Amino acid sequence: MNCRKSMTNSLGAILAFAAAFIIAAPANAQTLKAVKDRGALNCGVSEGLYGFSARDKSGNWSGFDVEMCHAIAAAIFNDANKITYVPLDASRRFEALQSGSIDVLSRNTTWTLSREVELGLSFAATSYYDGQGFLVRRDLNKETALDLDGTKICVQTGTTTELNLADYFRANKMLYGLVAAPTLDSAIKGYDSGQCNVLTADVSALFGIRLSLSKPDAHVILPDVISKEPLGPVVRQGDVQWFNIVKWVQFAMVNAEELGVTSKNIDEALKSESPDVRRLVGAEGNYGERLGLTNDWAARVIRLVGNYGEVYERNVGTGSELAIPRGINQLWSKGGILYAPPIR
Ligand SMILES: N[C@@H](CCC(=O)N[C@@H](CS)C(=O)NCC(=O)O)C(=O)O
Repeated sequence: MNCRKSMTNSLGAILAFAAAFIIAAPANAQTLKAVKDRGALNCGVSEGLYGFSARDKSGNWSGFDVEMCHAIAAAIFNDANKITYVPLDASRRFEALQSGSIDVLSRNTTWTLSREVELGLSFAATSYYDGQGFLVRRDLNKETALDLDGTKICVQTGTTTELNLADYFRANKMLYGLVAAPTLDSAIKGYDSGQCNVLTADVSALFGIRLSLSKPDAHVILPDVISKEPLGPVVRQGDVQWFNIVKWVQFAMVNAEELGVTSKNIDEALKSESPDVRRLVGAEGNYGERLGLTNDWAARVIRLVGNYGEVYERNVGTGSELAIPRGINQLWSKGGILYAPPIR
């Protein structure tokens, strides 16, 4: 082989190697690296919503949305607590993500078209299928939302809730007095002090709000659900690797429930002969490495946090004071609409 030909061959090999590297590492894959370098995930949560994100007296956060932060941290660090929580009210949540002060927003946020195309954000998955409802004083004797014509309604601003409220009353040719509240706290205070006689929010939130009132039994959640509120974790657009990590952490938890893998039986699952379970826990394939993590990424999530059903039940389901029935948040195989694509 002459010298010129061998140089051309080596150049070709270098270019091929470079091309393979470019394909393997997606453009703008900067979030995972930033999180690892920092040693903590910056997770945006709500300022305090019973069952979803609440801080106790010692400053520890807990709740369904907080567990999503735990799950992502577990997948990255094998430590579910490497998290800096950033509490955000409804109107500040998106700019915190856009500006980079949080890596992920895990805060009862509804997936809508405008939030993706106008704000430059992407919803990675739906973690909770919700809908909007109404909380009213029992002694008002209202039976359905159609009985609310002429009432005063408290609603938090910067939410889909205030938009749906306007749509619903317009569509049904009814009138209402708007009591707009900038924070959840002010909405609850407005309701409690009689500035409004109805409070509207996502139904999941109403369960917690009702319990926080001095006499929960004096208030009822009307049976009507007037909107679709698919809630889920949100990321900035432009970092496909990070988008995939957040999305697949959620899918792994749903798949784990479907396959019967829990935080209690994860050690047996590691020895399972089921191909689906083996791929999930990293005993087969290199799915975790392809995500930019380690192959036991999902096993870490399941061990340190749990599968979807475990997280649901202990935070908002039967294991909690909220006791919200699983409803449509049940697995597709059990009559709900939770359906995660396969890991393969
Ligand atoms: N899912 C709706 C509503 C979300 C929302 O912010 N709801 C209020 C009322 S329950 C809330 O969680 N407030 C807590 C806070 O601002 O920290 C949305 O994405 O706009």
